[in-house]
Amino acid sequence: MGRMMGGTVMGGGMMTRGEARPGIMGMQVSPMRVAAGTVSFVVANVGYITHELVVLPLTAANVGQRSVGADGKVSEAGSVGEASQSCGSGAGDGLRAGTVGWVTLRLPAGRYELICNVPWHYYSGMYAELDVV
Ligand SMILES: [Cu+2]
Repeated sequence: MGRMMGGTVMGGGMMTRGEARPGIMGMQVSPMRVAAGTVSFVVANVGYITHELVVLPLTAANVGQRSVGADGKVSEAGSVGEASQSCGSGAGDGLRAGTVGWVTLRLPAGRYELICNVPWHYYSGMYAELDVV
């Protein structure tokens, strides 16, 4: 299986989403469908504040349905990886504005939800679906 490259662009206050939610933040994934196997994520934070990317299996019917706690975060139970290091690979303390992070994961086929779990960012619309086939 070849290596598939997934790119994610995230930002606050730059992208609008056609939703009733406070759509002040967003996340764009391209391509939205990749082959199962080794998947590399390259995540660009084009916003003005720190973000992160966490990869979770999608268990609900659609993205955006996780319950947000009082701390503004959602559970990361079942996380299969994250890109949250500025100019680096894997987990860190966040992707600072204007930086890129990356992570390479082995993903079996399934539906995944890519989220930003900085407090209240998920609530504000920072999630997107990635389908692995
Ligand atoms: Cu964010």
